Amino acid sequence: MEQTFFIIKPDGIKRGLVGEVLKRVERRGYKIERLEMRTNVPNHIIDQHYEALLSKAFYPAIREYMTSGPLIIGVLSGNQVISGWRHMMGATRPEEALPGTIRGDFAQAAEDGATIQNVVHGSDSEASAKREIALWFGK
Ligand code: DAT
Ligand code: MG
Repeated sequence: MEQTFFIIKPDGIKRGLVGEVLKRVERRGYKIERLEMRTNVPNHIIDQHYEALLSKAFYPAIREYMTSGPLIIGVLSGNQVISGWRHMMGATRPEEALPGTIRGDFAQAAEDGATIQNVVHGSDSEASAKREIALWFGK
């Protein structure tokens, strides 16, 4: 069965959306294989997680945001869960995310104007899912 890695980001936790996100996962029928809260996540883990974005001008703001509070991390399994969870999350930019998706229903323009704060993360491919599960949970 396919697995994916997900995060409820600091804005999702601060805004009280943990139950809402997990409810949607369960309603969809994905299995929650692992689930943990991580506090004080060090910069180097975020840097490895977003290694493809390290050279971007906006990356420091992303790191600041991702270390601004606790994260909920987890592993989901299910039929085609990688693309399915991405569809449930919606588009990266809140203004482009369709209603009915998590980001379309809940993401807001960030007050700092520099980051895109969009509540949730999900792996974008099988290779990313493997890499991210190993990074956050170990082999
Ligand atoms: P996604 O989270 O939809 O997979 P991504 O992997 O391209 O999107 O980027 C990771 C996060 O980085 C994204 O959720 C929000 C932030 N981000 C992406 N592009 C950005 C941009 N142009 N300006 C500011 N933040 C951005
Ligand atoms: Mg991504």
